[in-house]
Amino acid sequence: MVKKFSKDFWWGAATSGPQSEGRFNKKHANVFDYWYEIEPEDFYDQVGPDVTSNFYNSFKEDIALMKEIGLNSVRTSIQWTRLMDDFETGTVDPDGVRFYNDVIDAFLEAGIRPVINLHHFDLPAELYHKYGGWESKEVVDYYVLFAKKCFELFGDRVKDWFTHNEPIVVVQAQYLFEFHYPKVVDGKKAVQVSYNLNLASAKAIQAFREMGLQNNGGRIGIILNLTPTYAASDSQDDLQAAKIAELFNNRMFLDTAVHGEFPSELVDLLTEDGVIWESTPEELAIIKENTIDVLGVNFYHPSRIKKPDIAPNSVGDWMPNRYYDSYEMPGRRMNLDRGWEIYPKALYDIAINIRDNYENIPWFVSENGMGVSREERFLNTEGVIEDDYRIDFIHEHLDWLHQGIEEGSNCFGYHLWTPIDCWSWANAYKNRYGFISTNIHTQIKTIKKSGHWFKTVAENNSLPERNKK
Ligand code: BGP
Repeated sequence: MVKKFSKDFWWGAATSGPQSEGRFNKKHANVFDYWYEIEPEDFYDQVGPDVTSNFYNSFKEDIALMKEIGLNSVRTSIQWTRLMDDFETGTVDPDGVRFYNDVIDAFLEAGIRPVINLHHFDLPAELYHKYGGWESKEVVDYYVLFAKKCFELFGDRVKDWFTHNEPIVVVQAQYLFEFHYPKVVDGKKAVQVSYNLNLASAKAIQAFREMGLQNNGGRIGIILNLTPTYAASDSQDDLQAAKIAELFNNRMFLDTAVHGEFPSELVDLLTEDGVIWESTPEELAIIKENTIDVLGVNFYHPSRIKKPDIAPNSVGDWMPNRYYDSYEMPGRRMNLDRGWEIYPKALYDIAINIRDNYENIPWFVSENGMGVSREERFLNTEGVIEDDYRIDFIHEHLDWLHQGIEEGSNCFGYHLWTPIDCWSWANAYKNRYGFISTNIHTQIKTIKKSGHWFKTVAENNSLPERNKK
């Protein structure tokens, strides 16, 4: 059966400022720019963020390609380090303002809805060195200053705003598991950073509403990578481990964003362990009152969890993962290039979870995608990458999403990561995700087979017939 989607469904793709623009004319360094300056060997093939996909220079041509493949909405982010002249006084850089105005106008002229995110891992390096970055509540207020500038400058044309992308990744990568600079390993700091990121989101939402952007058709939300947790077995120990993993990895941001409160089981556990964050009643009231209008969900892979092999309190310094271990399910389907399990049904599980436990809030798939290395392997004689694996991947995920929508989940769109192959942090250009390929030596961009396929899906607003896997 052909699967129809609602008539205003968002068919789009997502990128971010630091991953697509390049550093051209940017006054300040973010933590990734800085990390590359001091440790280029940490980046795949030593490719850093200086050029990325050249969007700063080629945004007009790039947006024309996005239009050509039928996208009706695209997410990117405004770089804090490009827009601001001074983070503390709140002055703006004129070239940053000019650039984002031009980008937003170019999207609108192309009939593409610009969806704007404010923070995509790209904390200004200066604010880390001077204040400890997200460890500090002063930085929370500097972020709100930046957010207000964005609302003031672009809120007349941008209607869909998001405060953070995947804030839990900042916590995991920078404060627990050392995959992003500053590679701190400190569970207690990680907990405070989690709280501060939640507070920053609520304060930005408060500013948005005080400025009246909702009266102009504006909506604001957060983008979370909801990685559904599946216990390795039905044993009490595995179920308990999965519950704690879910609390820490998903619910710490999701419950707070939608319900305005941290889950009480999480607060109890952190209090008992002596690592609870510093908060004030005033801040908790701001969090309670400023919940999101809309949710973006990034989904790549499930999280399979088993009980830890050793007793939680026998391990030294406090880390949340003393309570759980990841579990490699025998027979799982893998994207071997990226090392991630492929499990499309999880998107249905997410849809039902949001419907039943999160007020059936309006939401969209803000990222989903398949990172594949050396895609030149699949070039045909016409120079087009035949990425049938990506078409299958998207098809299967949309199939399950459609079922979730049929059963009442309030999902209004699907964005692939990413429109045009872009730079991906320490993985640089190792895995490619785009509908459109980038040759990083020539910056020539070519539509892949999946881009042509997606155009027909978007135009017909439906998924062609085939059997669900
Ligand atoms: C998401 C991020 C994106 C992007 C994507 C692919 O988590 O929001 O910014 O990087 O993952 O990442 P990777 O290249 O690590 O596979």
